[in-house]
Amino acid sequence: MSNLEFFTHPSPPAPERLSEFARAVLEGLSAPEKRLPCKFFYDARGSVLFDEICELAEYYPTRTEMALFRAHAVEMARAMGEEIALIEFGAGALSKAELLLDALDRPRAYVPIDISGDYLRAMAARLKQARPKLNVLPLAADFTKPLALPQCLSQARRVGFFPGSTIGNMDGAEALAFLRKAAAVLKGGGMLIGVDLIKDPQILHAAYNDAAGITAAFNKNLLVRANRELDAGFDLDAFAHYAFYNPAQRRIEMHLMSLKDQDVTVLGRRFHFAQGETVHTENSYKYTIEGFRGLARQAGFTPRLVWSDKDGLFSLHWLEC
Ligand code: AVJ
Repeated sequence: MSNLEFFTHPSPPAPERLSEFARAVLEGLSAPEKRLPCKFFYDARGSVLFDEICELAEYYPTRTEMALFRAHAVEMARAMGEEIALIEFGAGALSKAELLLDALDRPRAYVPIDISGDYLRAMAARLKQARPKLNVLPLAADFTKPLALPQCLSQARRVGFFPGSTIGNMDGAEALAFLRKAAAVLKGGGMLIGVDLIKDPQILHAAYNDAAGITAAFNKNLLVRANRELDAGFDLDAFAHYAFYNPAQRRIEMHLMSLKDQDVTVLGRRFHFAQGETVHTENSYKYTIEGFRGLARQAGFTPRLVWSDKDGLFSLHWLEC
C-alpha cells in the first residue's frame, strides 16, 4: 500500500473504538432489511423536533394524555401514594411529570431518566428553579439498558412513570422484558404508564404524516446526525419520510425511503440503496386496553385503575408490583 493510499483510504476504526451510534448504523445498514434504532432520534435537535411534534394538530397523543393528567392527577397521585420517589423513563421536557408532581403528597425525589443528556440537564435545572424544594435527581442514561438508581432511593416507595406511549417503540418481547425489569426495580410500588390505542387508521396516518413536515424532519434527523457524527454522505433530498399503519402488526412503521439507486459512505464504508429500498427507523405499537393489561400481568404487575378519553384515543394505566 502506498502512502497516498494510506492517507486517502484510512482503514475503518476498530469496532470497540466506535460510538454506540456508529456501531448501530454500521450494523443496521449491513442488514438485509436496513434498520436504525429509534432511540438515536434524540440528539439535541431531535429532542426539540419531538417537542414540536407534540404540539402538532395531527399528533393527538400528547394533548390527549395531558388532558387525562389535568382531569385525574389527584386520583393518580392518591394511587401512587405519599412520599414516593417518582422515576420517569424517557423524561424529555418533563412537562407531564410537572402535572403529577403538583398533585403528589410530599414526593421524596423526582428522578428523570433520559438518553439526551444535555437536554435533560437543561430541563432539570429549569424544573429545579421553579420548584426549589423538590429533590430532582436527573439521570442521563439509556433506560433500555441495565441502570443503577441512586442508592438513596432504596428505602423509598418507588413509582415508575412512563408516559407518551414510549413503550410502543418496543415490540412485544421487548415490552415484556422492559416491564419485567421495571417490576423488579419498583417492587412494592407501581408504575403509571401511557399507552396509545388502536383506532381509525386515518387518524394514525395523519399523526405520523403531519402537513408541516415536522415528523419527516424528525425522521431525517437520523441522517443529519450520521452526516455530522459519522462523516456520512447522506443527501437528504434523496430520501423520503415514509410512515404507515401496519394493521396486522398493530403498529405505525416509520421508514426512510431511498428515492434513487445510490451509494452512501458512512465511516469510510460504502452502502448501496436501491430505488424504493427503505431503512426502518421506528415502530409505534398500538394496544387495546385489555391487551395491554394482559401484557402487564404477564410481566408481574397487577393492573389497577385505567384512565382514557371519551374518544378512546389514549390510555393511562396504574399498575402495582
Ligand atoms: C416517542 C413513542 C411517543 O411513537 O408516537 C412521534 C415518537 N415518532 N412521531 C410515537 C414519534 C413519530 C413517539 N413516541
